[in-house]
Amino acid sequence: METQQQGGKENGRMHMEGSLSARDKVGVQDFVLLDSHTSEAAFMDNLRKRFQENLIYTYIGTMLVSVNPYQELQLYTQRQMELYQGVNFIELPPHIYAVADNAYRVMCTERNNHFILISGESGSGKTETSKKILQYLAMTCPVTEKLQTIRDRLLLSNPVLEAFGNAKTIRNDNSSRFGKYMDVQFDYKGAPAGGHILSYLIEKSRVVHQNPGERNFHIFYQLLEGGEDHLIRWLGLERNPQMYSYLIQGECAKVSSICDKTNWKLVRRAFTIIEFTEADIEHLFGIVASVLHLGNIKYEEDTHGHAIIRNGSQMQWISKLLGVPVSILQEALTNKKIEARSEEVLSPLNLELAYYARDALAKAIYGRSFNWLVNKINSSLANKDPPKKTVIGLLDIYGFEVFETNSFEQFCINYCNEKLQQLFISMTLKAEQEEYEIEGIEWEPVQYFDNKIICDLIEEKYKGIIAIMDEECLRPGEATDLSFLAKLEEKVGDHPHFLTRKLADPVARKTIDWVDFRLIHYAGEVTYCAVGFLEKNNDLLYRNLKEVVLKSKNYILRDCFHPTELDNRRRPETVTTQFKNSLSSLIEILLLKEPTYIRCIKPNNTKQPGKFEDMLVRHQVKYLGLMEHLRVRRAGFAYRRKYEIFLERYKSLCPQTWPNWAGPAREGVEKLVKYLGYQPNEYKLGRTKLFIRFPRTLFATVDSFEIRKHQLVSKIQAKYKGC
Ligand code: AOV
Ligand code: MG
Repeated sequence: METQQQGGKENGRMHMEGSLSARDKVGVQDFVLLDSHTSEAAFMDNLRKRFQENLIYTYIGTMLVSVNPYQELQLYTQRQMELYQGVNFIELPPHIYAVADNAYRVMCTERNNHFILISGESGSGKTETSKKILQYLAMTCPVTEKLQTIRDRLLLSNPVLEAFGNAKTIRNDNSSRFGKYMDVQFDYKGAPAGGHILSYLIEKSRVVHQNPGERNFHIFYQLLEGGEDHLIRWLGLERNPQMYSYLIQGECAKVSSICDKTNWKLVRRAFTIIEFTEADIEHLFGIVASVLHLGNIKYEEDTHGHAIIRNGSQMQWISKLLGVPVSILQEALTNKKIEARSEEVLSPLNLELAYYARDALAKAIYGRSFNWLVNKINSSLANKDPPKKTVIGLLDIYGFEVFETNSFEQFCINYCNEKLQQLFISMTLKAEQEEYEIEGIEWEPVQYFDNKIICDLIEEKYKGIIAIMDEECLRPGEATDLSFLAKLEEKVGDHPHFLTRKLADPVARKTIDWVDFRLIHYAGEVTYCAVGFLEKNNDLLYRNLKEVVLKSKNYILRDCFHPTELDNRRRPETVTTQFKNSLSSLIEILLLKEPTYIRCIKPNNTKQPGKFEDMLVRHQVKYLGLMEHLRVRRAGFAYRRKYEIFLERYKSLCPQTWPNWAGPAREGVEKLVKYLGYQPNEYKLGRTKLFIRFPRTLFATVDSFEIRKHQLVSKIQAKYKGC
């Protein structure tokens, strides 16, 4: 139905170009086709027109721009999936299925690895896009009976990770609070044969604190609302979220757009498919419930000013669920173990430190269980067959975000977005232009903003903000958030992307209002409140609490900690340094693969369908570098291949190069493209590669044919197997 609707509006490029009135109404489906391609107004006009017609996707060459419709459009039906299979992506209206299919097709024919980078700010639609692409790959690629379970597991890994790793924020009711990179592995027949997930820095602080209008992670509410009676009883919980202090700080335990009960059922089903045993579930939820019980522990002060726990009911439950004697738990939650010479001494905690210890334990056990969950899913997705596989990686991270108060978490999230923007720039704008130069193709350079300067400000060795923060973390007891700020000012105060109010006035320094610094990010200016930066960067869990979890009878919890963590001589890496290192290995992984980009845009801040706020969208168009990308695309060549690869692949299309071409590959390619009817202004021959301005479907049909053949053969095989 929608296909007809869409097809009627824009039936492929040829139709669009032929009909001016249609074009006036629905715009062009590739920005490259805009007459006035350098004008931002024309760009905006096209995007707006299309959005108003529910055409949320538009290409810039091979890159896809998507605008969040904030409503269910019939764009993702089975029929749509079938339509896009094996079709060259310029033949149909723009769609995420088309880019996914294109990556898949190239992967199958060229046997290389790909990734799809989905970026955009919080609430722009990255996670939805990534889920739909995974569905497309899982549902349309040929699957043998043996691989059906893997396919189901790939699909069902999402609801589990979302339950534990997503939460309602002011910006998005289902905001990803962790970064996710998922490799979908394919066997030589193109069937999804396994997967692997890498997760990045989950926002643990949410476990113990939520800002107004925000929630804790979905799983807590799902468990209370949907959990089976016997499970709830076994965990010692009550169904009402209002009973738990960790769940109500944002004052919005119920969200109209979220059905926790239904989601619980899905998560439960997913657990079965991913092969969780009942014991796994009991132990995992034992930890989840312990977090809730921990949050309800109330300390009192004894006559010496030491924290004590009088009401022991929570302690009994935690003790049962974590498999740790109450007395040990009680001691660890009210004391700190200090090593004095060779002796260990218990030092009682005051109220503030006791609450700190309690929250640190809750964050640690939740955060580590999340990592355990990812590992567990990975082992269920692991493919035991020989390696010879190719992959499509899907990257869906937390988007750039700005709140009224921005803390350490926003700093990490926005840093991550800077890194991905940097990757995008270096793989598209920069590499593209450098390639023309290397290949000796005449070229008028396009100017763009390179955010490397901001990445350096944050991550540069010895000099960047992370290094300064780490240095302060090495001075426990002496360093404070203020001394950190003063050091920032001293070391990076002159940087053009760093702004701080002067800390000259010692009286003013003491007021909380002064504890902030501002960064001018690629996506806008953000003021960070430095309170808690050092503490969160250190992420300290008192030694005796570590000892407690290491003694736990809850095997998941025990698995999450390692005895070497008790070794005082080992100084663990700080949170930001670990994050920095994991991001740089992610970038290395991505650089080895062929990229596809999807840039997501958020049309309004009120999550409303049909509302296109010009200012907001224009800002995103600017910082996402879409105009620059369009200029490079428009002036450049959408398709390029090494002569040898191109010739080997397509020589069969030309009698002069088939079956074998004896001369230099470059000459063979020239014969081939001329034979295919390309005019001299449509292609260029570089030093090692052929460049085509707008590739036609002529040679792509060879690919589609082969894929379809593969699919057909697999379908037939599967059918006969069932007989
Ligand atoms: P995000 O992943 O980019 O934000 P989501 O993918 O979670 O954003 O999208 C936010 C919400 O927008 C979803 O929950 C849907 O209600 C709606 N939405 C997005 N894409 C579509 C679509 N194609 N069709 C219909 N509704 C859509 V964040 O994770 O916060 O950075 O951190
Ligand atoms: Mg998301």
